[in-house]
Amino acid sequence: MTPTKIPVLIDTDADFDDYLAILYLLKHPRIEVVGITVTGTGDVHLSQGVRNISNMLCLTGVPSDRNIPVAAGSNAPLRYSNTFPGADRQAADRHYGAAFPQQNTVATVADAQRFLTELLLQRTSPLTVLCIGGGTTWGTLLQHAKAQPHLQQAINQHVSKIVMMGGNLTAEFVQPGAPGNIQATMEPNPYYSNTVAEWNIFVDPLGAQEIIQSGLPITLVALNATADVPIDWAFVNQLAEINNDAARFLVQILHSSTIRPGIDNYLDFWDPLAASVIAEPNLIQTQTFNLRIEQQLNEEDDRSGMVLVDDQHGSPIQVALTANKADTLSQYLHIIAL
Ligand SMILES: [Ca+2]
Repeated sequence: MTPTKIPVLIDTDADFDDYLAILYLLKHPRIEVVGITVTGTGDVHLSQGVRNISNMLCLTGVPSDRNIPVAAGSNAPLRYSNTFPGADRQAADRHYGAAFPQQNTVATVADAQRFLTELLLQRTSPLTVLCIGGGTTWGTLLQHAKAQPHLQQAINQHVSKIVMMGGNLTAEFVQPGAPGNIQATMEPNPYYSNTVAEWNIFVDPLGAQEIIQSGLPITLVALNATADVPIDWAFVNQLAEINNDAARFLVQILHSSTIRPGIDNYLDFWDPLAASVIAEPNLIQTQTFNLRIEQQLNEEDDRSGMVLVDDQHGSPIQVALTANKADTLSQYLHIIAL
């Protein structure tokens, strides 16, 4: 008997590690990707991101994958206008110079909110949601649902879990703490003062808060856990030994001038760790905290987007604090080679 597949809806900002995450899920025999929404408020710009993710669907060698819907999300966050550095966004738009084997025009659907609403209203069985591009798409949907009881009911009934790559708990709340990752990305000229937030939350603090307070079961794959799985050359070299289109594409990305300097340096297995725990929850160790997201912007000492433990006003969220590097990477390589 074939085990039941886990249906997954992905929201992505088409950064380099989103490709690692999504190709893994597409190849995983126990996962069914039912749709992909692209957000334009993270790394990639919206229109190019939709094209890139649609073209990526040609890399698995499975013809039906090309028909997985890819829907365009927002061009603006729900709060503020914090953005990734321009050079990073251009590199994401250019898919890091890696080549798609062909263009795929059949996947694209116009509007992520309409796509998600229709899909959820028609759904009869549970879904897992993977947020690897910040909270704008699902934060917007959850805001809409407040005025649409049928949509709210469909979300409560059919979203069994949200796995979100994002956030960090600083040493103020847990030992060892994880600092934010805004500054490291912006060197040598940081124009944000924020040292405490993680990018996916920082780009839309309200979007993330809408998700956190939704009452749905949420696992936050935080920097505390992803720091345990740095991307090193041993991993990239093992990936390069795999002889298929997906692995070759990922190796091209990892060898690109934008990404290469970060290997064995500052790059971690961010989004692919979040993708991996959907089918393999034992790769991480979690603890539940009552969380809320700092909403206040302060240009001189900014803490907007910081994950706060707040037993009075927070919502109970499972936070990944540690991860098993060896098992995560070996499992990943096994699936990508399929
Ligand atoms: Ca991402």
